[in-house]
Amino acid sequence: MEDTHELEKRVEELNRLLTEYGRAYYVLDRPAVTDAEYDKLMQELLAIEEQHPDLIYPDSPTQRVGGPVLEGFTKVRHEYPMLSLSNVFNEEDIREFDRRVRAGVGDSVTYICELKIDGLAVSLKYEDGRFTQGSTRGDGTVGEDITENLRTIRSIPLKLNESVTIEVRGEAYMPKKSFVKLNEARDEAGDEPFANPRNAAAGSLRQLDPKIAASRNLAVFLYGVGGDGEAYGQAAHSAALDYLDDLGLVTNHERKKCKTIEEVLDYVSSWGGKRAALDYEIDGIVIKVDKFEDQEQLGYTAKSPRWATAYKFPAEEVVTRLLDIELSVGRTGTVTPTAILEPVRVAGTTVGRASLHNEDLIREKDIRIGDDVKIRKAGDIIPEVIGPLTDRRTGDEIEFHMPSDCPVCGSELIRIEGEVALRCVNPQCPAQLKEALIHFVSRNAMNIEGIGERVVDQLYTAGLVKDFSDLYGLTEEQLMTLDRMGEKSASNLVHAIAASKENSFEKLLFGFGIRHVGAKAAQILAREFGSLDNLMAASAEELLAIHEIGDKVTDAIESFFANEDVLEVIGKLKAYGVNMQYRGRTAQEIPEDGPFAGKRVVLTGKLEILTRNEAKEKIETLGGDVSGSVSKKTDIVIAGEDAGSKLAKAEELGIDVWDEAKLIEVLGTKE
Ligand code: 0OX
Repeated sequence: MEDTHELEKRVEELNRLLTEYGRAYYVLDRPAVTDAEYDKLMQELLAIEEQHPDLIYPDSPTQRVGGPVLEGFTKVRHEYPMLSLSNVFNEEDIREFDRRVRAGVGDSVTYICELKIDGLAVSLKYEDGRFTQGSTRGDGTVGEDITENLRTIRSIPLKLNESVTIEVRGEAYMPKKSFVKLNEARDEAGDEPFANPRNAAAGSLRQLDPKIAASRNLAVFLYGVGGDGEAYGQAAHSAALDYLDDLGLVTNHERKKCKTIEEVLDYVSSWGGKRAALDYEIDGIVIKVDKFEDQEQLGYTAKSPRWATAYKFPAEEVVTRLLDIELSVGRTGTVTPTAILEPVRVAGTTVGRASLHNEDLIREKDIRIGDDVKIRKAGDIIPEVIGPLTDRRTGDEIEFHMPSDCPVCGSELIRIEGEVALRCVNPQCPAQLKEALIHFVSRNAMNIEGIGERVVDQLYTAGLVKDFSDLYGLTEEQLMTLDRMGEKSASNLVHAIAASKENSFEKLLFGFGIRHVGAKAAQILAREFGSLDNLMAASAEELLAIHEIGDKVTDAIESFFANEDVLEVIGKLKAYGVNMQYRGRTAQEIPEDGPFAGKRVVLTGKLEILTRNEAKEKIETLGGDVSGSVSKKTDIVIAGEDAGSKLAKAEELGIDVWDEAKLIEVLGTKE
């Protein structure tokens, strides 16, 4: 009884701490703890929730990863219509708006200017302080229920600081950085890129699988209250926004109260140049009459309020010459055409290259080498060729055709069904091999320190490494023949390479760089199949039977292991002694004997020799179950340096406490 109470209290504390730290990070942009500390608490909460699903609160910070896949979105009728804004495009339009406002409410009017976030309008409902429903604008009267996707957005609090019932309106958006990363990944996967962050945000929120939205790193700014703003005790829009801040909602703080239209115009012109430096796209400035009383008096047209308008920035477009189209080959063999441009300044930087993504797009836009082309920055950041100025053509322009063969290795390019990209499927292609090697040694894969892009390039050019397995045959002498590689670095590298043989199977599997098999899928596959041999022997049905594994992944795995060259490399890796066994428990096999069989183990304090993860992995291999919190059910507590409350609790409960030396003795290894 006491124990359950303690656990509940801890869960409440973890919920509170993680919510507070999450808010500091995502809402206030002022991290309160390190990422490691945050992760540690999150792991602890996840571990408790896994064992006690009854302690999962609906607004637990763990519940943002994305719930079940939906069949479709249901319609939501907005209690208060979601209005749109009238647009203005120049100074004269803004002055005209001011004249109409003054004619309606007199000269005492004051304005508030806000950045116009270029995202997707959303409405969030909170009941008694809890987030209950989120929807899109739709036609303004009826939208779609996208609650599950919105729950994955970290800057949307699941619980407010006050238990009010309120409907708030705002803009969900994708930060520029996330947009760039997402499009890079889509190019590589052969998927159509998103044209701009707004489309990417909208596309993400329209997914029926909330896990996709969760992976897209979306964010939100709130800019208003649904219905009567005065109902919450404020007299003006600016005060209502401050109130939203107090509730724990994210508003944009670049807003400014302006007493005159001159001040409004200054604000508008100041953002023309500054917007490029923001991490989110804005497409203009929203000018609003501040006092609710004035707003009411001005009223609405059929579609939009008369008390607000949006000044839209002109998109900066410049003309330059398309000098050539180059091809590059990525890790998974995607061949991407890149425009080589006469360097030109646009939206704050000099642009000399722009991805053309794929041949279909070049054809659609009728882009030819030698054309004068209009360019702009998609999402204000990625250079994009909009299209040619056909009336400037001389007739000397050259139509571009994708080659039928790989520009690097000469093997035939393949168009995979359902994809827009052409691929080189020759696993021996030098371009791919180099990229694949860089991936293989990277941190989340085999994590071989001392090899990066430069060394891979040198090793490849010197003919020392052609595939992953060659790394394991490298000698110090061979390495020392490379430029800028001394004896010490060579020796360190040989050791780092040798040490990586002991890496977990999932790291190796991720390192293979099989298409669509990311770190998470690698982890799942390793756990399900237990070894590389089992995975290679698995049928498509067996793969598809795994919840998280779909057609795409299954096809990619099958074709990867059907490749003779791949099999040869795997044979060599095996001969070098690279670990190909999953060391955590597989879904099927839970060891029945051994020192930790059936034992619940808690690790606490700082270990000196093993890392936490190593200790956890080893204990689990030997049948133990490692959890985050001490309870009566815990069998062993392993206490390192500075162990705190968990050790005290273990002692209080009379639980067996080991130090690290004892753990190592039982594990029979000091590695
Ligand atoms: C924005 C934005 C959009 C909503 C209906 C009446 C006023 N995209 O950032 N709309 C509004 O307010 C409108 N404010 C904004 N900041």
